[in-house]
Amino acid sequence: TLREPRTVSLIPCPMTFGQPFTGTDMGPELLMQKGLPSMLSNLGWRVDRVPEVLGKSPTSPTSTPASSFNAKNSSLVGTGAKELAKICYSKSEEGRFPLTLGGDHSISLGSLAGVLRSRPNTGVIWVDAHADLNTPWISESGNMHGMPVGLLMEGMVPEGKSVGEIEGLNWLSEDWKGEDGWPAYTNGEKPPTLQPSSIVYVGLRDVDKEEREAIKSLNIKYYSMYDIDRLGIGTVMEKSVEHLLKDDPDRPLHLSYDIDAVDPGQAPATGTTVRGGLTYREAHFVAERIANSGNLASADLVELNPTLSDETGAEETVDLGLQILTSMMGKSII
Ligand code: 4U7
Ligand code: MN
Ligand code: MN
Ligand code: MN
Repeated sequence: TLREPRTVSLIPCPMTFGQPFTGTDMGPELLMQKGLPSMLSNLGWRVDRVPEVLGKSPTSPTSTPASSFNAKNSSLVGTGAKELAKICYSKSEEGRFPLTLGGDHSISLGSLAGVLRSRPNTGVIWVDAHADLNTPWISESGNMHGMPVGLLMEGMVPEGKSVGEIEGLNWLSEDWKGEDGWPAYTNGEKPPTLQPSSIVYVGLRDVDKEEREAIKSLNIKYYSMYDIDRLGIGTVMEKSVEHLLKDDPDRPLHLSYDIDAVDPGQAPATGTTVRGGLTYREAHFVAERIANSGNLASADLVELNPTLSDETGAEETVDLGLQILTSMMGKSII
């Protein structure tokens, strides 16, 4: 059934607390208003519209007090991610395709944890200018949109520490008591984690020192912009798919697409722009090639922020977001 997931669950998740700007909460609504649900049904999907996860919080964001770790707003980010994890977990269990609309990239902690709990052999394609491999123990900024991969990756947490001890993240601790939608880990089940061999990065061009060292020491597969220039996006995507599917051709894939992977010329409306990114066509091709694998089972599109560019730029970025979404969901040129 994973090869034919005919129902997509559209999950708006307007999180902003993983980074310093407001405006990332406007992404889901803009995508929906511009017709995403009907575009998906025109592609043959049944569309299950899920109510918004973590609307605007009534409390203002508070910084986690200085301590041995650095994770701003971890309680708000963690609680939002937990709510999203519950939904992605239950939709995956029902055989649906959870498609999460961000919001900042911290939400992928939730979507990934959810699908990994349901489908532990999920392979991940992370399309991003950044590696998002920080943890509260190595991050310099403390912004949690730079941590969704690091918090789940096996081998990233320092000896004697655990992700579950961070405020808001106790649902990822082994002795989590369980609550509605996210049960306790019993019968030998462990909290969801990601093996270093189960992810491929595409589009990297701004990687922190500690992240770079981790990528090397954990032997994580990556195709930076240098590699895209060297090999071409066609070869990069062949190799990416091959890396994830070589041992199990039926493996489900999760695509996490940060719009800042795209060059700011085409996608200016995002919080952490880095020049020298994917071209308009490369941005499409990444999604098209993953769709063609037939293995894509869940995805996120994150970091749209229409307030961070002029009006034309915002419109172009949202339109590109829709193109990327419909491409990953099976739209082809001919
Ligand atoms: B995004 C950064 F320091 N690495 O951790 C950090 F460069 O979801 C950026 O990919 C993180 O946009 C970017 O703050 C997170 C920084
Ligand atoms: Mn990024
Ligand atoms: Mn990101
Ligand atoms: Mn960003």
